[in-house]
Amino acid sequence: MHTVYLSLGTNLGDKEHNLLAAISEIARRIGPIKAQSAFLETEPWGFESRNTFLNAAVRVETELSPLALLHETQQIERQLGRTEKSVPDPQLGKVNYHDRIIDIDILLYDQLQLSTPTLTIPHPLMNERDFVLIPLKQILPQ
Ligand code: PH2
Ligand code: MG
Ligand code: MG
Repeated sequence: MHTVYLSLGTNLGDKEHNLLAAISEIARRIGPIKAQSAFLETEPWGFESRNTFLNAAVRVETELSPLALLHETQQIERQLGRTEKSVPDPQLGKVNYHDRIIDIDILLYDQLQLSTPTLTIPHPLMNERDFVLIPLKQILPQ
């Protein structure tokens, strides 16, 4: 069994419903939810939008490998209706973020450190983001 921390965010539609639907799919496809943060309303970080976010974090136990876990989180994003993915803009040298129904990011996987073209663990930007750190601190063991 592996212990995984996931970050969830949404800034479109019924945001509370989107988080609840994502958490229920995580429990069904990835593994049991061991801890769940409060839902936190946050301002868009790194891009401009009129739509505020609802963010949360969960701790999950899973048998999945890191890449299988990534595959499942992306399947859930698509299942809940996500279309656009944020993509790096090589000319601007930054990521172009979009409004989204749901985003599920892998923060931590046991003590693993992993760096591949498709997946980096721990999440490389997590320490810069209060919308990740505040919910995460609520569910980390002391
Ligand atoms: N996600 C981003 C970029 N900016 N800002 C907030 N407040 N919440 C997010 O979840 C978020 C963001 C990239 O995934
Ligand atoms: Mg993200
Ligand atoms: Mg993401």
